Amino acid sequence: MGIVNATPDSFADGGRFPTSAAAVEHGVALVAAGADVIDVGGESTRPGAEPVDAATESQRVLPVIAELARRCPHCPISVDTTKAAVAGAALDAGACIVNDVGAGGDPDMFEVVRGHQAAIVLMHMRGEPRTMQRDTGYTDVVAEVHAFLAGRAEAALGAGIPQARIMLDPGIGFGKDISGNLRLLNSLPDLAALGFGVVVGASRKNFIGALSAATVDERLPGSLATITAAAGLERALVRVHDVAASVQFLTVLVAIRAAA
Ligand code: PMM
Repeated sequence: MGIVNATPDSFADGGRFPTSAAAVEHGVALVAAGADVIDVGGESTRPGAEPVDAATESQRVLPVIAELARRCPHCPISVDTTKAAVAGAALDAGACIVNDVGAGGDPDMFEVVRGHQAAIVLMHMRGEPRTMQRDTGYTDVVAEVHAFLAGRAEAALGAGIPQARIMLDPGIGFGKDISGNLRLLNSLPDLAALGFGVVVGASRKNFIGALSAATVDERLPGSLATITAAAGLERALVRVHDVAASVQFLTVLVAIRAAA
C-alpha cells in the first residue's frame, strides 16, 4: 500500500505534494513502482497534529482520488479518513477501501462502507493524534490492542460488512512506546489468526529514529526491517512511503523463505 499524503503537515512527507496534480503524479509513480493499493489521506495523523474539517479534507483528497482512479483504473484506491462524510464522497469518486484510523468511531462509517460494498481498515489508536503519545502505558499491549480490534471487527460484521472486506491494523506509533510497537510487530501472526486481513504501517515512524538515531529521511533501512514482520502472512498489506524498495525487499525475502 503506497502512501499519498495530500496534507501540508504529515510527519514524513507533509507538504511535499502541495497541489492535487503533484499528489496524483506521486500516486501514479507508486503504482508504476509496484504498489497494489494507493492510500490517499487529507488529514495528518502524526503525533500532535490538529484535526481538519470534512470540507477541507474532502477538498484535498477528492480531486486526487478521482484523477488516480482515471489514470490507474486497475489499482484499488483507499481513502485515509475517520469521517463517514469524507469516506462516502471518496468512495463515490473512485476509492474502494476506507482506511479508518478511528476504527469506525464515526457512527455513520460502517453504513457508508456497507452501502458502497467497500472494504474497511480498522486501526487501533489510543485517544486522538493531538494527545495520543501522552499515555503509552498498557498492562499487556498486545492483548489490549487485539481485543479492541476483535471488538471493532465484530461491530463491523454486525453492521453487515463481510469478513473478507475487513482488515485490522495494530496502529504502530499511535499511542504506543517503542517496546509496544516492537511487541505488536512481533504479534502480527496472532492478529492474522483472528481471521481478518492485516494492515501494518511502520514506514519512517519515530520509533525507528529512536532505535537508530536516523532522521525521517534516513529511515528506509529501518522501515524495510519492519516489513519482515508482515512478510508471509496470507492477507497482509504493508503501508509504505518507499514502494519500489519495499517491493524489491519483499520479493527477495519471500524467495529466500520459499527456498528454505
Ligand atoms: N499511519 C499513519 C496514517 N495512516 N493508516 C493505517 N492503516 N496504519 C498506519 O499505521 C497509519 C495510517 C501515519 O503515517 P503518515 O503520516 O506517514 O501517513
